Amino acid sequence: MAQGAAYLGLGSNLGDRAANLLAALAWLTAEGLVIDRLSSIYLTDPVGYSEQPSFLNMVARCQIAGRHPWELMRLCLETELRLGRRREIPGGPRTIDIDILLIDDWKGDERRDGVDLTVPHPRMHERRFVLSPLAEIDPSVVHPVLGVTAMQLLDRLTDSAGVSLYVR
Ligand code: PH2
Ligand code: MG
Ligand code: MG
Repeated sequence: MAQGAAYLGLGSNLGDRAANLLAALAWLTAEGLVIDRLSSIYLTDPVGYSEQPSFLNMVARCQIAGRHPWELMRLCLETELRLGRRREIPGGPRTIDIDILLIDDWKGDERRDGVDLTVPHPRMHERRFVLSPLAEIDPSVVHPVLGVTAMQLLDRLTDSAGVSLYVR
């Protein structure tokens, strides 16, 4: 993995989904985050709670040298709130969701002020809507717990929920 890199998974299934993804990237950048790779945008069937609109998902790689994982977490949560995210049904519709997938080979599972930070993201390896964009931008990035690359995870996947390219 590129040194000092974190991978964020972004998703939206309410309102102007593509505009929400781009606004999130703009806010993160405005707050000083350096994003150095962006995946295509994918149109994805909802996973889990299925009675909701389809999602647009993508992955961004950013440079986080010198930033603590909780600082990145706070930045993601603040950006979600700015874009009108309201926590209602768990796993349900949202204007924007920004999940930390990987931070270098860091592993952590902590709770502070009611917020959970678990890295690697505990469900990323089961989700095609995460692994397709991740493997697109960095097929050889290694999952530090499972010890295999994003491409290997994608090849092994049994998730049958639809994922297709929306905007390259
Ligand atoms: N996020 C969820 C639950 N289900 N399904 C898709 N396709 N994309 C998501 O981003 C997503 C989901 C909870 O965060
Ligand atoms: Mg999520
Ligand atoms: Mg989330």
